[in-house]
Amino acid sequence: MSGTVHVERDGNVAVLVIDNPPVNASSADVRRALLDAIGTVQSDFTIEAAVLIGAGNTFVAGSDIKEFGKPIPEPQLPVIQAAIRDCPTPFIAALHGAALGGGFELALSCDARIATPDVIVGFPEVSLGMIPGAGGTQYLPRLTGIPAAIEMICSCRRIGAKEGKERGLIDAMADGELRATAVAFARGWIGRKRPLGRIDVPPSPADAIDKATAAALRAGRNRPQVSAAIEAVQWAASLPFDDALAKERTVFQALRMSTEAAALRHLFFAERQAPKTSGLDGIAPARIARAGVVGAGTMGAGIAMCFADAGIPVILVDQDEAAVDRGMAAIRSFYERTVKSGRMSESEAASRIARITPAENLEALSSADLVVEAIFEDMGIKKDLLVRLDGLVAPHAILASNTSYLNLDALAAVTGRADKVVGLHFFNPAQTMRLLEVVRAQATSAETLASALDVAKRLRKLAVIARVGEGFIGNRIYAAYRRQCEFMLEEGAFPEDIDAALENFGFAMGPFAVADMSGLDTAWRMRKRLAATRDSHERYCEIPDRICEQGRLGRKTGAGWYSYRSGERKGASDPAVRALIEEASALKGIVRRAFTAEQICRRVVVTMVNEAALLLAEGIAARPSDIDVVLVNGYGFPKHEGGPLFWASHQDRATVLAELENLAAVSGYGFRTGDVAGLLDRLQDQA
Ligand code: T1G
Repeated sequence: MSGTVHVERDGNVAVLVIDNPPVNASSADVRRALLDAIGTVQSDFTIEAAVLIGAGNTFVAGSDIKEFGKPIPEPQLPVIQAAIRDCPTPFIAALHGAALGGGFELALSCDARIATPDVIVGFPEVSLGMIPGAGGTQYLPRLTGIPAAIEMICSCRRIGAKEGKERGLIDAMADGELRATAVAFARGWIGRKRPLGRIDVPPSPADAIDKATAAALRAGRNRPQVSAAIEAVQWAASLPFDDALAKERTVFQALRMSTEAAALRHLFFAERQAPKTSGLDGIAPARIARAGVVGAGTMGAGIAMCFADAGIPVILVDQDEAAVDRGMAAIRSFYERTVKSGRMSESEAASRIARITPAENLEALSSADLVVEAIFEDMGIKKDLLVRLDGLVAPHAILASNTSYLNLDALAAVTGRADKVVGLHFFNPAQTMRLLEVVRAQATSAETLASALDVAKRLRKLAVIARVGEGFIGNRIYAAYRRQCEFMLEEGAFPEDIDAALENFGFAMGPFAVADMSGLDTAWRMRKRLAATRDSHERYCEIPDRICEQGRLGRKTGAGWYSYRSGERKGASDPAVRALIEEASALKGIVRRAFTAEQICRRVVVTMVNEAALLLAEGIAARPSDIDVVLVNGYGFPKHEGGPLFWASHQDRATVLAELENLAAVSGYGFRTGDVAGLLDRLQDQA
């Protein structure tokens, strides 16, 4: 990333315009140009004040993240900040758009800050495996006190103008044009300097600091950068400013070189790459002004809320009044809970609910630009619905399916608008899960795909493009690693061993606890559907079927892989399940053996890597990083590990290939080995 700084004059005020599209990241070029510009201000006595402002629609959105995996070119940001502090001319930071991380630290090293109402400020560093490295942990507590600084830095929360002003992060609001207002504001600072480093940290009661610390560690899952940030913020009250700055920088430099920071950077860029695909340049997406959702069950209601949250009116249809009423009741109770938690105002909740129109007949969808079907996962029923929709929605309307594994080409083929059929695979709960698999069928047109991606952006979803295949990207990999987890049950492990190992590895929840939460019947129905075509030579684990045949369908039946006391979310290990598993091993003549947690985790992740290699070879996923984005955002793969492929690229190659060979051997007939060696080469080249 290159960039520069334009020095412009407005009478006795210099305006330093930082220009590095698209987000004015403070790259090495920008820093060099800034240092020169500050030199100009310092040496020109006709300049009595200076304003820092960003070109385009944002201030500096942070340091250049691309610089962090290697030695940072000089001059580094602290040098720029020292030049501002040591220059007798007052510096005013004029903020609009985003002032994040190093961008906000640059602003805090100025004497005052003026901002537009749309501004967001904050510190994303902890979410990138680091801590602020240019004074953030020292400046912020001097304005907010230590407890608030711990909360803001560890949560990476983006702070709006109103709160920013209330907390003293922003000194003035620019109601008019920012530049002109900032220049006028700067004239009020002529002859004054106010380096924040000279301000004392306001005292805070120890219990408030302890409370903020405990909350931050809990929310941050005790990640190393969280504890480091908490410690650094407290130096603001215990050490001289310059000493604390130097210590903060040392910790920042160490953390940025960690594998965890590299993993989180990988995901930062991977999430931005995922919605990109060739062949869409110059293709204008269709404007979706009105949406429709068919099926008012959990998924349908959640999807309707996504549209309402994005400000798009939506019609929620189900075949009978009771079903629609249940859907609307679920929607109302979700918003009530959100209001109760203080995350939304009552009026905002009311306006979102008002955007959702319940209906019992499909004809209500005749004016929709996009209709998403979220009905029962059955090919026949879905085909009937699509034929009916095709006959009654507007000719330009797009038909989308929320199927999580059915063949979209077959669904599209029953309509007269296969080019306007696309998959929008939401994840449960749809209104909160960011991930969205956008499935491109063979006939899906470029315009339909562009429109689906535009809708994903408006719904603030993380779109990943997939091609048609059983289970697309996420469910395909999930099915493969679930199969290995079931094989490990036969070979000697128990559900609680596997779940504990994967949760310690960092998964939000182990596969058996997840299965109990979502219900065992869906997968059981799918196994029964596939039974007719399953190759009898293939290794097949009957244990899940045995569990279901006993009516153990998960939490909703009080028992599944675990047993649940009423109202309890966490299940207890059940001797009946253990006995059933041991019996299954005996029936197959398998001598059970012990598994270490590491063996369990590596077998699971190597399975994912293998399935990923197959997916990429089949063209179902476009790039390896897309698979990391799906597993991290949809299947609880630990973010700090970067995803299964990032993990694999940081393992010993020979070990991974040997583990794959072993996996093929224990899985037996029917196991498909992907070109993992080729994939590891590709990942190496990209690293
Ligand atoms: N460095 C490098 N590239 C960046 C970048 C950054 N900081 N921020 C964005 N980009 C690229 C991004 O990859 C994409 O590229 C394009 O800009 C548009 O981004 C010392 C250590 C500002 C809210 O973490 O949160 O400072 O895909 O699609 O939706 O203490 O970008 O087009 O090729 O996200 O309008 C702290 C990260 C760094 C801010 C705009 N700063 N950026 O959102 O655009 S650490 C951040 C954002 C630091 C100091 C430390 C968002 C945004 P491409 P986009 P957007």
